[in-house]
Amino acid sequence: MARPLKVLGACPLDCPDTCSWEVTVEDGRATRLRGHREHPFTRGALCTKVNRWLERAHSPDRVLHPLRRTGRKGEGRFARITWDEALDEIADRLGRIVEEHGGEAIWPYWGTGSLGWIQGMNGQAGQRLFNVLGASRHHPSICSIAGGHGLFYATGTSAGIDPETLALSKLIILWGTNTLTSGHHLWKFVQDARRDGARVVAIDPIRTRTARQADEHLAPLPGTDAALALGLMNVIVGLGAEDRAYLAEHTLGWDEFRERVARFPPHRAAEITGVPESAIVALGERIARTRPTAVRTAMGLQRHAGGGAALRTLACLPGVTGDWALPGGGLSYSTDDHFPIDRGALFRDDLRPVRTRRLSMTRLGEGLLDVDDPPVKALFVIAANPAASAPHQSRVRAGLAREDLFTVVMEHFLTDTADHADIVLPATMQHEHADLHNGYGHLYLAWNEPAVAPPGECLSTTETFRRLARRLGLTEPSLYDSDEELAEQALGSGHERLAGITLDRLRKEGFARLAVPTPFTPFAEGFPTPSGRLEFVSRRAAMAGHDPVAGYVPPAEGPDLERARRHPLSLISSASHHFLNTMFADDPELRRRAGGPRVVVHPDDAAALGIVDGQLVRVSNDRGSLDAVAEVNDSVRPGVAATTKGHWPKHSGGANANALVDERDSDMGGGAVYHDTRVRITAR
Ligand SMILES: Nc1nc2c(c(=O)[nH]1)N[C@H]1C(S)=C(S)[C@@H](COP(=O)(O)OP(=O)(O)OC[C@H]3O[C@@H](n4cnc5c(=O)[nH]c(N)nc54)[C@H](O)[C@@H]3O)O[C@H]1N2
Ligand SMILES: Nc1nc2c(c(=O)[nH]1)N[C@H]1C(S)=C(S)[C@@H](COP(=O)(O)OP(=O)(O)OC[C@H]3O[C@@H](n4cnc5c(=O)[nH]c(N)nc54)[C@H](O)[C@@H]3O)O[C@H]1N2
Ligand code: SF4
Ligand SMILES: [Mo]
Repeated sequence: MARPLKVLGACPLDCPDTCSWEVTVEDGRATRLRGHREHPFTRGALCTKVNRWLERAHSPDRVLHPLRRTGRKGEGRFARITWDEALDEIADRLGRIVEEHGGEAIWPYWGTGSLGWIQGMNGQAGQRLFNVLGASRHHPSICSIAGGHGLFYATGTSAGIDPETLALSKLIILWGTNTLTSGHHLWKFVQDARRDGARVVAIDPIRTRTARQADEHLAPLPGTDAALALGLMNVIVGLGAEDRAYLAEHTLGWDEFRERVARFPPHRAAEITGVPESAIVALGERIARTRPTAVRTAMGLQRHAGGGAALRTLACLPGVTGDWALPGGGLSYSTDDHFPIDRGALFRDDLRPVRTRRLSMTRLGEGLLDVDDPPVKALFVIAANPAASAPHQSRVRAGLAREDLFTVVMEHFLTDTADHADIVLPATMQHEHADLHNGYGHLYLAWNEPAVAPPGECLSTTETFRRLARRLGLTEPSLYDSDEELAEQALGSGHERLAGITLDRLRKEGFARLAVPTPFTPFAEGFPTPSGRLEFVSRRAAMAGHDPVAGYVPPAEGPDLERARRHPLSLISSASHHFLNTMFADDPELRRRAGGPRVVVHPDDAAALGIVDGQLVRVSNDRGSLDAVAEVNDSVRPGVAATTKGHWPKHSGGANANALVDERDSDMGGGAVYHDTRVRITAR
């Protein structure tokens, strides 16, 4: 037997941690996967989900050959075909669709199954081909866009501070993020800070596994965080603890913003948020006297009508206290924007023959059912499972069921979405293809070297599109660039933060930290806004039709509307500990550990609704319904019902939480509003 080989790679999943990993290969087969011990974030550990990666790769359910639909759409009946047959059929159908309806009738729908710059969402693998065809552009709005826009108006970038600097904080506010579930590697830095005396506060309507580990937990009503932040700033200003020198030198619009803050005294913030006034005052006082204070937030918080405004206003808090200037202070969000990847070179928008429209990921139902200029006639689903992950499930399914829609799904497994495909193409998994990654919860780049040959007839996304381009007879040379060439182009921006980071080096070492100082305090000198300051008042926001001054935008389905009378609870469907979005929800072991859909309700609400623990209930509204087992306990605040995202509809009675969620844009960027959802709960 040959000596086992160790191949360095990286986890491709939509998780801030982007772990570096090491695959052990014996006789051409991957036999072990473990976290890279030297990586400062990974430190040798992966997670509950990805520890099952190789079992998943070797699963008997894996799609290993191209398939053609034989049953009705959604039924999931397929017959094996050859790659030649698949490519011929796709080329033929695309050719006819472009001729009859124009290129915009094609929608390449990239999901977050892989975030890679070569194979995945970040690089929108295959988009050069879609550019040449003049296809509609995909707007990846599902996850973090509202918050990104909100931060952009305040700080000029969606990139917050380096999460590693949380280790230097004296007060860490985990605001609407369940760190121990959704990116647990950050916890080590939180614990480092604690050892040096830091206090940890969680702000979440749910007492999550993270909130349980915090020193203090505040549970606001969903979608009211900006009001809470304004209330905290009101307390700080009331104490005269605002940093006047910082405000004068590094911020814009303090006078107007101070007036707004003045309108949110603690009693009003308490009324809006449902957090006791005394808790708001106490936390405000603590922030006032603690430097540095860091706010750590992620994506969950923004999935509301006012999600953009919430992140924008949260970013103002460290402006009032001057924390942005201190290592260990400021706001931590996605670090994506710190990476100077050469998107232009990679995406090649210049290949488009004409300007093309943009279709929003969160509005797939609308895109398939209502858009008619031209209608979408071909849908390419690449590493996405929208039949389970996109809002307003019944509309998404009705769209996917359209007989006149030609759907190609590139997948590892026969998901609910794949069940609607005309053609399913077998895709490689991460340890079978090459890719380039950046973490969005840290500052490291990673190279993923293929460790084993693809099983069956699986092909990588890039190779699939190279073959399709050839089949379409396209001559544009850049459609045939190799994965390594694409990586070189992505890394070729010449930016100083990439100094010394070459593909060769990444290949050897597996990962590399951006060339920035340690500790990295990106906003110590100022902000990349037009004024170079933190903008409490933003002309760019005003020009985009938003309030010029940062503030509070209430939830669309809050407790004070007519709708709430019929739908007494606010539903949150956050990250499951055992799944990654809808991935792994088909893994037998993880499914066993997670159990079926559950909905947690506070004892007071349960009593009012006549529901008991363990009872089968129906969660419903006018968009749809979901059957779940009720769990009655006080880990959710009154007025809130909690479930998790990720369950496969076909394993759970045909629906998951997205049956209840509206296809409605948040205030900024067209983000999704998953947690802004009123429901009623009745006994089954
Ligand atoms: N295990 C696991 N890890 C994951 C994922 C997964 O599915 N499973 N998903 C990955 C993805 S795609 C993403 S985007 C990230 C998301 O990472 P996070 O943002 O950390 O995760 P979420 O679970 O979406 O939301 C976090 C918390 O926000 C709370 N929340 C919801 N609404 C509000 C609100 O109005 N105010 C406040 N204060 N809190 C609110 C929820 O109760 C939840 O506990 O995680 C990634 N990591
Ligand atoms: N109710 C509710 N719904 C939510 C959310 C929520 O908080 N609540 N969160 C939303 C968020 S944050 C996100 S990011 C979206 C995610 O939604 P999607 O982008 O649809 O992600 P997944 O559901 O994980 O589906 C990814 C699919 O890609 C496949 N895949 C993985 N890797 C590869 C690959 O390399 N190649 C190919 N071809 N396929 C691959 C996997 O098998 C999987 O079926 O869900 C959203 N949905
Ligand atoms: S899902 Fe996140 S924590 Fe798990 S291995 Fe991937 S990057 Fe690491
Ligand atoms: Mo996400």
